[in-house]
Amino acid sequence: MATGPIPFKSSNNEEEDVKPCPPHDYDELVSTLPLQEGLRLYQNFWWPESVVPGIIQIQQQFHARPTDVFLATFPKSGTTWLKALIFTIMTRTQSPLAQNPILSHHPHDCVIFMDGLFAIGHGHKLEPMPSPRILHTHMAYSLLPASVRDDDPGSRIIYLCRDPKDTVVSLWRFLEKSNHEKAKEFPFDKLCDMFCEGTSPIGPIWDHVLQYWRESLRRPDKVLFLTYEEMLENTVKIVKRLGEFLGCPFSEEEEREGVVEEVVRICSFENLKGLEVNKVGSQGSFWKFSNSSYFRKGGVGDWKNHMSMEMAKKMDEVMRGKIKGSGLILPTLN
Ligand code: PAP
Repeated sequence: MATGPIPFKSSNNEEEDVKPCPPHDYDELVSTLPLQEGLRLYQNFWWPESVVPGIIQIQQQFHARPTDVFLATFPKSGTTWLKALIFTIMTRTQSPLAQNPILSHHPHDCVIFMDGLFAIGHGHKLEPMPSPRILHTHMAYSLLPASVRDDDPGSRIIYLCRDPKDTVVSLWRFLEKSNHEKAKEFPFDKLCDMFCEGTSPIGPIWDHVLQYWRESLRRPDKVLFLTYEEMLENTVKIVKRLGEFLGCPFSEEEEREGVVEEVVRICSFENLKGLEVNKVGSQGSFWKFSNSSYFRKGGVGDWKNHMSMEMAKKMDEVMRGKIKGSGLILPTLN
């Protein structure tokens, strides 16, 4: 068997077999959960209704391997970038960097979104993947199956969050581009209110962030907590840190040869956005999103172009109040 990580798509020769066959075993349970704006409150987090059965199935059937690497993010916090960086860091010695699969596959085809995969009934496709696997989830820490949270060191979790103000702008713009009618029912002001109330998709954002933050303090060898803003400020430093955390540190020779900088360049917004593979095709099954919609603007502070100062202040105040006393310092709240 090949050694991983390999792009999820190339580990499955069933590219044509993308027909969704969602699990129906939990329909009765799902129908009893609180419902609001097409979102179901499952174990204290608001999930798109169509994804809940997949989450339950992950909790009941998924078994982590000790070599697995989990990327956990709140939606629109920089998932695509993190996927590209982790995949490239972990595969950098398999082939020359100029031929790395990240240059010929969309980052979401390299690192699969397991919540979505299980939601369409294709969870079994994770089995033939060679180790180590890189898997992505939007699940809060408390929702992860026991085998992922296991105290035994082994599998690792990298968490990424972003200023909620930029996150909500990014989500709003992203939903606008979806083919799904429901997505268009979220005008900007409504989404901002939902963020503040903790009822936005996968919210409350503060519980999502705080759960991983606390776990990263308790077990720093298992959970690495990052923000989009610190990644942007010093990507070279973070890439070296990621290499160390993942047990594949950059050697002195690699550093001398500029491998770190090359990984950063390959995964940069400008480079990925310009690749042909990221300009065509789409992601998703129930809701389709074009590959290009994952590369919108990048950067920090686009909220200033869309949000009233009043709403910005409110969002900051809500977040500040919720994380107070946790020791968490978010760069954009200072
Ligand atoms: P997801 O959670 O649905 O997978 P995610 O990748 O987190 O989405 O969100 C996309 C955001 O990351 C976009 O932000 P924007 O809307 O504010 O522009 C996108 O532009 C940004 N992004 C994608 N790739 C990169 C990258 N390589 N570097 C920095 N930002 C990136």
